[in-house]
Amino acid sequence: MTSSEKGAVGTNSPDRLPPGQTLTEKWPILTYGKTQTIEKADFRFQVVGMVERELTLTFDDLLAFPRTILTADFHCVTGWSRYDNAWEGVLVRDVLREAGLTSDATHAMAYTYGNYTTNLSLQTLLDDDVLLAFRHDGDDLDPDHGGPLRLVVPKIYAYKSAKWVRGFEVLAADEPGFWERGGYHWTGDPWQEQRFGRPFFP
Ligand SMILES: Nc1nc2c(c(=O)[nH]1)N[C@H]1C(S)=C(S)[C@@H](COP(=O)(O)O)O[C@H]1N2
Ligand SMILES: [Mo]
Repeated sequence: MTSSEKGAVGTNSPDRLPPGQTLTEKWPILTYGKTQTIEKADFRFQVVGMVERELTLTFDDLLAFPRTILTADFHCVTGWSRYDNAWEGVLVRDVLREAGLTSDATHAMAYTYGNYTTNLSLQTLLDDDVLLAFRHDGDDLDPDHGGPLRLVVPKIYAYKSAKWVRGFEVLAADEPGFWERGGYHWTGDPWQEQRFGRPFFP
């Protein structure tokens, strides 16, 4: 949701806070395991799998894509939400267009530096608010929050917003990532309170 779309909705409106969530002013750090430290010069972003052209991009290659700044709310499945995060990055859809999806591509697994993975449908990933983000509220993304690059998927619980993201494997079927194998929902829509389970077998 962009700031203009939600302009009419007040900060304390129940229409803005998904069910079961509590608002936080701070920005908690939620990492399973250790913060990863990756120099921008060493960073590579790859797209592999069901694509016409596999990509290996440097950080500078990513910066050459059109940049987007958008303001979005952030909802962690453990129950906190943080409003009005200003993210700057490049659209995942632009990077995937460069790779060229094959006709049977339906999902992708996001891989990160570290052992974290998360699965997303291409329908979710190709949305116009899904970013590979490198700045937050005007500052370069801190390593604790996923710098130099993280995925940001505002409409879905934040466990899909993979920190230190290093690429996508484009797939022809949905497969569970790290938390999804642990029982968290394969889709994770906060408005439907999809915390656990998977589509069709909640
Ligand atoms: N690589 C990686 N990405 C991750 C996580 C993680 O443990 N490792 N945690 C996820 C969860 S559960 C949440 S709520 C958000 C938290 O982002 P933050 O630490 O910047 O607030 O990152 C998500 N991305
Ligand atoms: Mo989370």
